[in-house]
Amino acid sequence: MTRVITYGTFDLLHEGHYRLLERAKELGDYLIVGVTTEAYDKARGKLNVIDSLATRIENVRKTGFADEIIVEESPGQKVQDVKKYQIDIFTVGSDWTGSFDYMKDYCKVVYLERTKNISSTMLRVQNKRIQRIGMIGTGRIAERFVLEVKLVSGISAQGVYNPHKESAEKFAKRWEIDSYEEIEEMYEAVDAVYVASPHETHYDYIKSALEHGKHVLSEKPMVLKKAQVEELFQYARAHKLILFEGIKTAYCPGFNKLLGIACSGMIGSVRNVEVCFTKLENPGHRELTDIRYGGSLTELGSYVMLPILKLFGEDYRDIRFDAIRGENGLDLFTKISFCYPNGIATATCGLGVKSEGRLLIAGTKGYIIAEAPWWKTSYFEVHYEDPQKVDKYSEPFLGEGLRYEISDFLSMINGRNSSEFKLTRSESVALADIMEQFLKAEGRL
Ligand code: C2G
Repeated sequence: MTRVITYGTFDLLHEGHYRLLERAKELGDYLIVGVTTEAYDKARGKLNVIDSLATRIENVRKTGFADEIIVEESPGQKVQDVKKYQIDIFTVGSDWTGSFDYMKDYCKVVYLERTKNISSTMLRVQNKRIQRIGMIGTGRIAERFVLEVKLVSGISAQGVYNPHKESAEKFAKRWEIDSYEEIEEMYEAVDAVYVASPHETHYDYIKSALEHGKHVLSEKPMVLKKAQVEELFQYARAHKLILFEGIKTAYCPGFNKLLGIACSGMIGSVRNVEVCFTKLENPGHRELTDIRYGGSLTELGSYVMLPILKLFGEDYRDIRFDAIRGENGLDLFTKISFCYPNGIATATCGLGVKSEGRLLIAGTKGYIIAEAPWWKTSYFEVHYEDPQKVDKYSEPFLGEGLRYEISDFLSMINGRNSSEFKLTRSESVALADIMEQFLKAEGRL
C-alpha cells in the first residue's frame, strides 16, 4: 500500500486545491492531508486566511480524496509526520518546486503541476471570494509580486501581459501563470490588475484597466502628473473601483507602528524629519538610462517623501529641489527640502551616490531613529534628552513586504476600507504633484 501525504492551508477551497488533492490521491492508495493551523500560517507569513481551521478541514473532507486529515502546526512537523505515518510519497504543488527537496532523504517527493487559472464558473459557485489578478510588466518587481501574492489568501495570480510577447511568455512559464497576447484577453480573465510597467506607461494602463471595470494596484510612482492622478481617482471612485498605489512601506506594520509613536506625543511635537534612501544602481539599467523618466527621484522619491507627508501633511509652505546630475542629465542624488508652518524636513535619495539610509524624526521631547532599511521597518528606537533612556521597538517584516499592500488592496476590494488611511488618495496626489514639479524644473516634462 502506497501512502501519500500533502499539506496546505486550503482557504476558500478552489479548483486548484481540488485538482491537487485529486492527483495526490492518484499517486497512491492512502492519502493523508495536513491542514495548517492559524498560528502556523501566521508564523510562516501567510496573510488574510479567512476560513477557520474547522471549515478548512471540513472543505478538504468534502472533496472525498483524503483518507485521513491531520493538523500542521509547526515547520519541523513534515519530517516527523513522514516517519510517524510511514509515508512513501510527499507531494505538493509545483509553486513549491525545490522547497521540499530536503524531504527526499525520507520519502519520494513529487511536485504536481499548479493549476494555472481558476475558472469563473467555480468563482460564481463560491460567490466570487477569490480575486484573480493579472499583471502588466515582467520586471524585477513583478517577480517579487508574484511570489508574494502566493502568501495572501483570497487572491490568485492569473496571468501576465507585456507587449513584448516573448518576455510575457518567459515570465509566465517561469511562474506558472498564463500569458496573454492581447491585453483585452487579460481583462476578460481577471478581476484586478497589477501595473508594474515603466513609469510613463502607468497612466494609459491604469486608465484602460479601470475602463474595463478592473480594480488596479499600481506600482509607485503611480503617475507623474497631478492632474492625471486626480482624474484616475475620480474615475475609479465614480465607477466604484479600487485604485491603489503600491508603496510597500506605507502598508508595512513596523512603519505604521513608528508613525503611531511619532504621533502619540512620546517625542513631543514633531518638528523635523530627515529621510534618506540610496541604492547604487547599475549604470546600464533603465533607472539611469531613461533620460526622461529615470533618475533618483522618480525611482526612490515615493519612499523618502512618504514619512514627511504622513507626519507633516500636504500643505508645505515651501519646497526646494537640489540635485547632482550625471552626464546624461539624470539626477543621481536628489534632495527635497520642505518648509512647513511648524516644521522642516528633507527627503534625500540617490542612485549614483551612496549615503547612510535612515529615518530620523525629531520632536520637542525626543527623537525616533530607524536605520536602513527603514523602508522595510522592522526596528526603531526612541531617544530622549537622558541618553540612558532608550525605548526599542521591533515588528516583523516578512519577505519582500509586498504581501501587506496586496492584503490591504484585497480588503478594500472586499469592502473593508479600514486600511485606506495608510496611503490616502490626497497623499498619492501630493506625491505626483511633487514629482511633476521636479520633472518640470528639470525640463523633462
Ligand atoms: N495549489 C495548486 N494550484 C493553485 C493553488 C494551489 O496546485 N492554483 C496547491 C498548492 O501548491 C498546495 C495546495 O494546493 O500544494 C494547497 O495550497 P495552499 O492552500 O495555498 O497552501 P500552501 O501555502 O501552498 O501550503 O505546509 C503548507 C504547505 O507547505 C503548502
